[in-house]
Amino acid sequence: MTDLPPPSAGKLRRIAHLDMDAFFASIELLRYPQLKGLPVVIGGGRRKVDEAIRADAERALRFIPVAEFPLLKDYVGRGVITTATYAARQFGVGSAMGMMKAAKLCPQAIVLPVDFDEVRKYSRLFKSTITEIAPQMQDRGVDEVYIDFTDVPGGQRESGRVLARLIQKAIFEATGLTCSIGVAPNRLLAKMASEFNKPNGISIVHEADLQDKVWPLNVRKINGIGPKAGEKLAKLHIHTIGELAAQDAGWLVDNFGKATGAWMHAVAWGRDDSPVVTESEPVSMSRETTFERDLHAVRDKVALGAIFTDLCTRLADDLQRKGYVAKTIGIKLRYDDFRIATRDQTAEFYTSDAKTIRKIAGLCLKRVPLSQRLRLLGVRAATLAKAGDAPVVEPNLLLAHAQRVQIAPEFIANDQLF
Ligand code: DCP
Ligand code: MG
Repeated sequence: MTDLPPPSAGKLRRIAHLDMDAFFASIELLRYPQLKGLPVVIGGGRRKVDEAIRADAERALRFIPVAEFPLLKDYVGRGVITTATYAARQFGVGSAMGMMKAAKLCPQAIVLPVDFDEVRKYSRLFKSTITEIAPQMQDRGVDEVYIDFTDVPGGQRESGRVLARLIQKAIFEATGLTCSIGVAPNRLLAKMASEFNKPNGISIVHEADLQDKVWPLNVRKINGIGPKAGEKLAKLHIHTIGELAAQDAGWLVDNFGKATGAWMHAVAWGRDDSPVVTESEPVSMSRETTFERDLHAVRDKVALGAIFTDLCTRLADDLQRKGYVAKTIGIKLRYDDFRIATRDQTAEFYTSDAKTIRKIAGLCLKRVPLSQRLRLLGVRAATLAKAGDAPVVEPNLLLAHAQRVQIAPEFIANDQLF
């Protein structure tokens, strides 16, 4: 009797990383095609920005001329840009940049708020388009996924280019959005490759391309080398991936510890065996907001209370829409000096009820100092289970539970706060 060969026998491992182009901004361009080709930035956090003109246009069923859109130079308030169209990026504007700085670089850019409902809708749509073609897909966030091409029909043709083209076309037809795809022997290289030909590009990388295409890149391009490790490497005069590859593995272990040192050596040589894991379940869900101005727990009690309730309601909506219930509810505060405080509490029951979440989050709030002004407030749900798989809390049971929770005496005073 002969064993059947494993499905991938004789095939090259081909892993794709797909990332949507200027995702939040491209979604707004679907709504306002008249802005195509113009510098547009997404930021400011509030829908209000274009609400008025939209409501007016909808009433009159009229097209909004470009001249009526709000400009970055007229933007007041703080906040950061979440993304920018490629036309805006030519001015040096990009993700995570403060609105004020961006306004100096590109005052004529149109500024629009993010519409999370639309983002989620398109995120789901492009991902389901992919799984219809290539089922081995790993969700990596709102606008990116890994796909295992190895055993998909056509996945080996032209080293993956044919399937990449097909997926790009299918996504464009389903959503009107473009994406960029990198195909490589593993996830590590695919992730780097997807950036090589952005936007609307495909990049094929083989092991033999390591020296030419990967080694000249900065070490920060390695998924897993963050700002801290990057800084430490720079201090050690290691800037490019090639410079990292040139280091002795033992020396890296001495400087970064056994696991990290060995990992750095492997990734610098383009080695990564991690599988594409399908069906990744979310670990947590959260909602947070940065205030227009810093708020104080006592003086701004009403405003803060309303924001807090709103966050809990949104979080409950997220859970319900995605079909989850949570057992752990947590809060996050950022103080005016940028320090962060988090607290969480695990209930005895699962819930996705807004009022229940608000109550547990309220208990967490009693355990943090609130004498300092706040910059940001967030609510998080963790220990998730699929709705239907877990017993759900009865709100009155929860109240009884809450009364049993011990609150440290120094925080009892917070009781009077929002
Ligand atoms: N995003 C955000 N805050 C950031 C970075 C990104 O809210 N600091 C959001 C907005 C982006 C989306 O996540 O549209 C996806 O992030 P990407 O890094 O993939 O950026 P884009 O898709 O916007 O652009 P690119 O074409 O470079 O992928
Ligand atoms: Mg993207």
